[in-house]
Amino acid sequence: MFEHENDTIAAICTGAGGAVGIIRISGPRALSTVRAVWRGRRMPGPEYPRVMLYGHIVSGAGAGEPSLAVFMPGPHSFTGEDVAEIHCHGGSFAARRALRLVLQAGARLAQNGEFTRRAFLNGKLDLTQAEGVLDLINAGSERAGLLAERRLNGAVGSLVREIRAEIVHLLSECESRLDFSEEDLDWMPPDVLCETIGALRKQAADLALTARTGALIRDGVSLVIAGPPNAGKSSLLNRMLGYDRAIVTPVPGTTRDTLEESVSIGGIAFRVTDTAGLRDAEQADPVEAMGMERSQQSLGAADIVLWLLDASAPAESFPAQFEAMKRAETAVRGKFIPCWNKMDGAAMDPDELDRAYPDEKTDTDHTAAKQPVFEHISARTGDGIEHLFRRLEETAWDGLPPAAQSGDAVVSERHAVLLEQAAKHLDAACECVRAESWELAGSSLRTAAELTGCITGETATPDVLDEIFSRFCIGK
Ligand SMILES: Nc1nc2c(ncn2[C@@H]2O[C@H](COP(=O)(O)OP(=O)(O)OP(=O)(O)O)[C@@H](O)[C@H]2O)c(=O)[nH]1
Ligand SMILES: [Mg+2]
Repeated sequence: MFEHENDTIAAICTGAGGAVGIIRISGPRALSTVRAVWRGRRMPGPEYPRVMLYGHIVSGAGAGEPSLAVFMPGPHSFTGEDVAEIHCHGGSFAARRALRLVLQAGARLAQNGEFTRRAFLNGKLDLTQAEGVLDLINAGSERAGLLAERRLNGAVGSLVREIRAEIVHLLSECESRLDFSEEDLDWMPPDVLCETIGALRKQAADLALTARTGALIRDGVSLVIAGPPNAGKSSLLNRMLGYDRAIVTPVPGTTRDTLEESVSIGGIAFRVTDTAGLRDAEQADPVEAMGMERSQQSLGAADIVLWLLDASAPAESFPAQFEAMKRAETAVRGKFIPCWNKMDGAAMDPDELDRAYPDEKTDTDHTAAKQPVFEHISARTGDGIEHLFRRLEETAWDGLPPAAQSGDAVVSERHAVLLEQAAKHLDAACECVRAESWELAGSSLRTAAELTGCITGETATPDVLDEIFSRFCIGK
């Protein structure tokens, strides 16, 4: 792939349909190619850099299609090479015909992402910015678009370059100890060196965490509302949505099938699933039993399970309610939030209800098993819902540091993996510095520098580039 990086490439860079079709040509023969297929009173060339000229495409038969052409001489162009563009009518025919003429004039059809790859190779963008281009194209929401834009503007790249520069500096510190004798240089004491490496390690690890911010904003969170029949699960879904989406009746077993809707809480998209109430299969008819089966599956797949208990039920029902809750919790792989509903009809106050939960101290080791922290709401009156929303938001962020939540610089999965590996090598370097094994410390630091360089592209191998740019479309 990409063997001829000095030839002239062309592609339609606008999507199908639309009012205008743009053919982009990049490479040393961009100007002669556009001049071969296009005529105007003023011809594209260095006299008119970045000026849109009016003319028509030369197609042999007739006057040719009216169109605009522009020439952007390198290095001040997107790819850093000479670039020419022809803007013709949209639709599928005009642009395809113009492209055919351009290819006949000697340009080669560009491969996926080849324009952006050239921009990267010519130093117009670093790799994080090139990936930002792709993320911006794929962004499905305003917030995802904003994150991509920040990456495109170099927010991630500049942070990573700072970390890398510091690693390289430390590397020279270690290596100089191999080359010079103790009297020659004024060295950092090993503990100071270790502290500096530790700080860098933390910076790299914290930056890696921001990948979770990206995933959260891109994919949202799946929240499953579960619990016994009649606990008010469907009522809560309706309350969260602000309209009556699910059927609510006093009959236990009303909801038969899972039901999914989207709710935004604190800027995070929650995909909320209402489920059929869970109870002994013998009590349920065959349809309800199938619904319960689906509820069970949802429990296992959820990021967060909100388990409702009925606070208005007689206290004698609580042990059975707690047992059902504990049983369900074993099937949950995500986070689990227990929640008393129907507080408006409860005979006890919140503290009394929580104390009804059996103390889980084990006799043998006396370590307290984690007591559940209950929410207290009324789906009917709306009491406690704001508090529950804050808890959901916090649970979704799950201890991510505020800097990661700010979204200023959010790394991709690829960056996170490299940063985590770099952090491990920095740890190893620290150990070696402590043992004053300078050669090994140097080798770990060198690996960490390579890994961080792979993020911005300085040390990325051609197959890494192939993998990244193949995800782009043709024309980008
Ligand atoms: N007093 C009171 N009643 C509630 C509250 N939430 C729900 N209910 C009532 O409880 C009954 C059951 O509500 P649903 O929302 O259908 O309960 P569910 O958990 O979805 O029940 P299934 O679908 O059968 O599993 C209805 O009569 C609701 O009006 C609440 O906060 N307070
Ligand atoms: Mg229901």
